[in-house]
Amino acid sequence: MIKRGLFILFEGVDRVGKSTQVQALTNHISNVQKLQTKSLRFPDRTTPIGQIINQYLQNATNMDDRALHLLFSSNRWEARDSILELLNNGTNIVVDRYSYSGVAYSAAKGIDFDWCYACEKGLPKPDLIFYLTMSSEDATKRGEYGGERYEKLDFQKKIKQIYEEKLVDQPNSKQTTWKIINANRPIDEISNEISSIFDSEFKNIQSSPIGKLE
Ligand code: Z5A
Ligand code: MG
Repeated sequence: MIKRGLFILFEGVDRVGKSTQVQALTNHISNVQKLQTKSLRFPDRTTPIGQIINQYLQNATNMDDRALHLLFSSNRWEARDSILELLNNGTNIVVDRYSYSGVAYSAAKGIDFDWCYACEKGLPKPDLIFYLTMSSEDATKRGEYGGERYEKLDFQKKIKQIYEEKLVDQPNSKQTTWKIINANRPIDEISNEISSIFDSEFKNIQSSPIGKLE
């Protein structure tokens, strides 16, 4: 019988190193563990919905904040079937941002938290979430910071507060394991820690059913 794949998610504010660590863990799972794996990212800017989101993020268009929130959510719903197919076929997926980014960024604009979370309910639930965290001041010093719409220090601090007070390890994320990772260290030190967490947990998770966000 094929063992199902794991849904591993990376979350955190801008520039904490999510994409760098997604790449490192994907390499580890395929090259060291020799398991089938694929990386995904949200927003998926390649779909028609993703292209509208991309124009907004690059400051090319303006949009109502709630309309934008629903587009980010739709961009996950349109990926739902392919996510489930990958997991059921035994492919591990390593995902760069998901529902928690959606809620944190929209709630930081002042939109009601529960309203933001409601449209995520029912999506496939991540098995393991690596939450990368460091001071917002240090994150803003990293490469290419400042280009996109949300890359302002005060806003980044609000997003971090919502993650840490309302999302990480909270009841609305029950049955999902959050791992809090200090992101202000050398890249290899972080990826070694993440790989060893994966190695010690993946066999247990494989035997549990795929969950839904609730
Ligand atoms: N958004 C939303 O509002 N609602 C939603 O539902 C979703 C997203 C899903 C696009 O995201 C925007 O969409 C985002 C949230 C919002 N807000 N903004 N702006 P994105 O994921 O496409 O953004 P990105 O362009 O990939 O940037 P990022 O995610 O903020 O960066 P990162 O992936 O965390 O970091 P990185 O690219 O791996 O590293 C950044 C730089 O730091 C780079 O030069 C690295 O070489 C360097 N780096 C990485 N790790 C280290 C360490 N350990 N030490 C030193 N330097 C490092
Ligand atoms: Mg990234």
